[in-house]
Amino acid sequence: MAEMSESSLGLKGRVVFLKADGTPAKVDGVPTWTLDEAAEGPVATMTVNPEDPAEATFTPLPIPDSVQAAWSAQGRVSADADLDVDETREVAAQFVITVHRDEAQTAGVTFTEVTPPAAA
Ligand SMILES: [Ca+2]
Repeated sequence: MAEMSESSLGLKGRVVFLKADGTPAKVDGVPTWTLDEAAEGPVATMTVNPEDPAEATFTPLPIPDSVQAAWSAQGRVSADADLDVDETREVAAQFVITVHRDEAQTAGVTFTEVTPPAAA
């Protein structure tokens, strides 16, 4: 699951991987963030915090004229849930960033799917 909060730079996302009982789970290595483009182009820039790779900041980009009221892009954050360095078991969450023309500084991010780590 993930918690989102707004900042003056844009929208900040923080991912927290949970065990089946709802408590925070450790992951192997650092999470990997990706952000797709909309059909019309990139919706926002994404900056992963180098000191805390579980945190990324999204800054909305100007909306082109071809877009009507709002546009969206899908993103994904994943990590290796297997603490053994020799094995990999991916756990991932998807999210959607929507930037509205009239309020481009207040992008909304909704995490639409969360895949919990498989039981050990
Ligand atoms: Ca591993």
